[in-house]
Amino acid sequence: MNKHDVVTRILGDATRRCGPAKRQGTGEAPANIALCKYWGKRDTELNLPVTSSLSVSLGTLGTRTTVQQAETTEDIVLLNGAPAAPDSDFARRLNAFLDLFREPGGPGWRVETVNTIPTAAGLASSASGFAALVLALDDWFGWALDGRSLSILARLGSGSASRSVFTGFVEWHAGEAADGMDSYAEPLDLSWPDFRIGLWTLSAEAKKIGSRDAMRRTVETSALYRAWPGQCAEDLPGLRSALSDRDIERTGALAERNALAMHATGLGAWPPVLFWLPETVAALRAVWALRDGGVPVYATMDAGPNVKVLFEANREADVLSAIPALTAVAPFG
Ligand code: 2P0
Repeated sequence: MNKHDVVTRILGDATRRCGPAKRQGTGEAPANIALCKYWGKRDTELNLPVTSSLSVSLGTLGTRTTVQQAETTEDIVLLNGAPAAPDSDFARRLNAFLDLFREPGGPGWRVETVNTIPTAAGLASSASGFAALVLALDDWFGWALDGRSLSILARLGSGSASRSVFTGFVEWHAGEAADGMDSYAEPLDLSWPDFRIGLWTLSAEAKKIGSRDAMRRTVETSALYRAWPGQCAEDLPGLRSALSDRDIERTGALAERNALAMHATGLGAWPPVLFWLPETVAALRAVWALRDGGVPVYATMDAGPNVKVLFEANREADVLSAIPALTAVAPFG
């Protein structure tokens, strides 16, 4: 089973050949931060994960994408207003994804992508990027797909994009099927208006190793990875329950432990996978000191050196005064 087969299963051959329903399509999707991480694939072609994961979408921070026919035979890709070099990783990955939705030999497409996440925030844009692109294609072609199908299509671009199709708290079910038709995300039916996530940018430098390679290397070489599925099996139900109780202490503790466990699996890989900088350790210690001082504040980290901080609105002033560099995001507006 390859990506093309999955697209055909969802859209059928005929639908794809129908062509666009209007002049252009637009899609908007939020970035997301996982509280229980996606770390490791059981199928690298279809981005099928080893474990389920759970994230929170970042409200208005994300990606807005427009697609339309180009006046050239080549694709035109614009990222934040500037043309992307056709041989850049970004343009290649995008073109390969677009090829899933068109016949060879047709006119080029023009894709305009704007990230509303500050570029320096060090947040991966592939999640909101592929989710926004799938939503833009759905709009352009008039497919009117349901959330499950949109999530599956977005996953084919990037695993975490399956979660960025939705707002609020979102769970991506790992699924078991070889074709991945049971591996899709769904929003949790709960709102937590006081939940806050602070983005703490410590370095905007490009990472030495991307998450895709880091994940693969960890799965293949780290004995500690064997403990990861069990960690998630324990953390996920705990998180669901802590979120439905809107309990910041349980939510934060589980999210922080899950993130640290994910990073620990990388240390057991060879060559080792370590995303942290000295500043990352200092930031973690600052969060712990604040917590020791009575403020319920917790950390999570992704495939990079930056730290994200979890807390509630009533402690926002305390957290911002201790960590002035933080950008606080209210995922529920
Ligand atoms: C997550 N990360 O759950 C985890 C935590 C990084 C650390 O999802 O290969 O860019 O495109 O499926 O989605 C980053 O991985 O990887 C990621 P691909 P993706 O947010």
